[in-house]
Amino acid sequence: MSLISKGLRNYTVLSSLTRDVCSKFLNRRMIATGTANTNAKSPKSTLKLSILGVGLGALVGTGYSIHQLNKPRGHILNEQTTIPMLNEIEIPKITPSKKIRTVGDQSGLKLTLYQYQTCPFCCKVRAFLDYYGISYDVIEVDPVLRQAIKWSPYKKVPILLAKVNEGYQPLNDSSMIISALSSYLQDSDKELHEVVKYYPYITFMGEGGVVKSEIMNRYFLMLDQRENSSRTVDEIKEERQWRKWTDSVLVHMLSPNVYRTREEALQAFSWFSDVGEWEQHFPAWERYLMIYVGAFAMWMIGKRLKKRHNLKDDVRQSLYDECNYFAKAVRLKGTPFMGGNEPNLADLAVYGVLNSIEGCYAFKDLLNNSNIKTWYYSMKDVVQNHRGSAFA
Ligand SMILES: N[C@@H](CCC(=O)N[C@@H](CS)C(=O)NCC(=O)O)C(=O)O
Repeated sequence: MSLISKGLRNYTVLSSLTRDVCSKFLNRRMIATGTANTNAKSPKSTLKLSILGVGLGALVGTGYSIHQLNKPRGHILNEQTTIPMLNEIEIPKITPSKKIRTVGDQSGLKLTLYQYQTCPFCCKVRAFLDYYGISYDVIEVDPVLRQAIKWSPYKKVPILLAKVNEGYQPLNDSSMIISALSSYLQDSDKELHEVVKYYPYITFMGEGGVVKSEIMNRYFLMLDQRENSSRTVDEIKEERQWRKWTDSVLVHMLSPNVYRTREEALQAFSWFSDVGEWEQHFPAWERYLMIYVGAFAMWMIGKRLKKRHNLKDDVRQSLYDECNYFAKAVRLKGTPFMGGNEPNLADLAVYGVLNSIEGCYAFKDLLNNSNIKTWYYSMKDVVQNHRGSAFA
């Protein structure tokens, strides 16, 4: 699901590629036809012309390459920019798909989550908000057209929009959202928009001249010595390490497993449609497009991702191995959670990511073939019952 729109866009690329190949083929035919129609030339002059053409081509090509190589390149396009605050007029009024309200929410936060229901990064954010008993509105974004986030220069979900005194503060990137909110909840002296300044983004030129943005410090909590004193430096580092592992390793196990076969991909998309209530939010043609084209595209992309992230031939085994790796680390602690008797942000991140595939065949297999089940259901219990509201 996370890659649906990418998948659909790849489709466009694929069809334009096909068009490209076709037009090249047609051009070649036209040239061939053209040659046949022109006056016949002697083989000698044709040879001379060809050599001249190749020579000229090589010269121009070399010159162009040298020019490209010597062209000054600005790798970093801007440094350290804070996500700007927006005013009322800049945010389109959209009726929330859902309003999640938790009795006794003391956070004082007014939040709207722009999301795809089964995107692992969005599930991570929801796991955090639900565990801490923070109320929020949900706006389900159409992964194909993404109209609901047109106002945002950041084009991914989740985006969390916080209503603050001065306007609306967007928070981008799941890990940044969680770190910023967690820091804010623990440090009552700072306003949310002040906390956001600790998570600037830089824009740089990535591979192939693609402009990319990176949120800085996203795994770091911004707390002073006083607030941090309840945990050791090692505990804080460990939490950070497992959060990074969730985003850089665990999450890459999902697509190749969920879209392992065409049937599994279709089953996954039907489940996405159910839990994302696509029937309510999108017209039938768009829903069917998302389900059928999405499932087919993701089945194809899943194979590529399997290679890119070095999953085993039996992709399930890679999923089991990674989950067992985490479960073993928890077991060695001798406590129910990585965070001890209460979950920490690492527990919430792993739970959120696995929760995003709960209705898929891969998830059933995972519970039956790995050691993650006990921890997973303990997490589900504390998240659903907002057990963290006491700490918020
Ligand atoms: N690092 C980001 C990754 C977010 C992300 O990749 N989200 C996907 C959906 S799961 C997305 O919006 N992709 C762009 C798209 O769908 O066009 C985070 O942790 O929030």
